[in-house]
Amino acid sequence: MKRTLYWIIAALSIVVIFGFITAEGEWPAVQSPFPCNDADIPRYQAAYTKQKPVIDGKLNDAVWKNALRSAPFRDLIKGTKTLLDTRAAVIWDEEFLYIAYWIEEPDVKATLKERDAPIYNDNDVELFIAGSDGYYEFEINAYSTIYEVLFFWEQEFTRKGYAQMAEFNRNDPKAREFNGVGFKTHPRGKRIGFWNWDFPGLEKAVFVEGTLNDHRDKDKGWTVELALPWKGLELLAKGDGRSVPPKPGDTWRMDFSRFNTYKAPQDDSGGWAWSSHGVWDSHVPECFPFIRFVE
Ligand SMILES: [Ca+2]
Ligand SMILES: [Ca+2]
Ligand SMILES: [Ca+2]
Repeated sequence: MKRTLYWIIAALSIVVIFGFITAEGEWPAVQSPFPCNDADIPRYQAAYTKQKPVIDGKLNDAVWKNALRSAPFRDLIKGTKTLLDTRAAVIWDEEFLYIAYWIEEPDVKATLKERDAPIYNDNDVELFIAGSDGYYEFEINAYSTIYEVLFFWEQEFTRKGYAQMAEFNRNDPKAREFNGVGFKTHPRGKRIGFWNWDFPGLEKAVFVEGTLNDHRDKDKGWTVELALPWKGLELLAKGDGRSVPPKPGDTWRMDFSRFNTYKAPQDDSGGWAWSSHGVWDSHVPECFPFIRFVE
């Protein structure tokens, strides 16, 4: 009897142990529909500032000197190290979201001077800010010429009433349907983009450390300094009713990247980003860094 009990216990233990092992091994592999890995997406804490930086493109303000800088941008597709250093930083107060870029560049160049010209055809840096129903795209070159688009996910555009707002007329010649760049299978589908949208009250400045459009010398690079009034982000905050300005502890998704007209080395994609997307496409909010606003 004792022996039988022993064997029953032994058998049960095996079942339990194997049960665990099997259960462990049998977790279904969740196939993410997105090209980036969640574990690789940077998490950053944006500090609150009591003093507004002077928006002149120079990042010699005390708040920028003390701000936590991002890790160097990496190849947008492969996530590999890049030839030149690029970093960003984010700080905030009740009125503004402040953003800085440090761009190492031995030959600072720019060609486009007209607002909303395709700045991505120059060397540029880019910023994306996501809300739950859409996102904002901003690009700037070393002339400080900017390009801005506001995108809504098609479904939300109609369902959440943006279509009824006078400023978002989809028949406007500057409104277009958009389905991503290199990632055309986003689960949320198409967006509608408004190229005529301007961020109200946006302040921006560029400073060139070197000479612009003169390749005879070696430049240090250029820096970008931005102040985006939270008021202008109310539209993006509407979707999930998030607070503007954010409450300490709130997290937004924002993307920071740099696009070059050259490829160095040759197998480089030409696009570098704080968060590598695994694909030639910035328009994937699920791959944007997590920016947490702290006190
Ligand atoms: Ca400054
Ligand atoms: Ca625009
Ligand atoms: Ca130069």
